Amino acid sequence: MNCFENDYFYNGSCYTLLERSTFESAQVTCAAIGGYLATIFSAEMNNALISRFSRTSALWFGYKRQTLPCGNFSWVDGSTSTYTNWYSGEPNCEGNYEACGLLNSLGPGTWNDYNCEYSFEAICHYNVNASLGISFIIIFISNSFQFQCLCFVFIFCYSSCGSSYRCDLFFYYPLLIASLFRIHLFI
Ligand SMILES: [Ca+2]
Repeated sequence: MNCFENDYFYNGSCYTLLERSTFESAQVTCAAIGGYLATIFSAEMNNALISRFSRTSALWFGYKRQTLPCGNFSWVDGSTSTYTNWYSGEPNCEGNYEACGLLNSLGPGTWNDYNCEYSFEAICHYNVNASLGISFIIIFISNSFQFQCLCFVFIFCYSSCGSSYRCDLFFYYPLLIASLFRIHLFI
């Protein structure tokens, strides 16, 4: 498993911190790098994520009401984890508009339901193992010269564009890259 630089490897997966945004925008950003906002399975994991992503601000994670205004919560990646760590009196669905799970909001490590339209950093969970290995092997086998071109472009992009996420797309969409560089994988 190779997480991207500065990301956190925990229990077989990678976790990265997304910049401040609404819950919905965080979901879109996380999906673009091949993941979902994080599911938290245990107190140990809750503590690990807080320790790794310790911030003064609260953090979105992948827990959201199924229905508005005040339906039951579920994990956005479809997980069935039953662990919760709500702060006392939460979730309270204040004003009938609090539908998104916010970590580290009212106390260290505790959860609060909050207005999804507010902006906070978010914890995104992703896996890179399979997509990296398979795409590179296919491209390498299909044409070693074009593989070298792909590596060059990736390294150039990675070193010049500042934020790594735009470059990380090169890993997650190997077929898009293949078409851009006219690599015919199956010929
Ligand atoms: Ca609340």
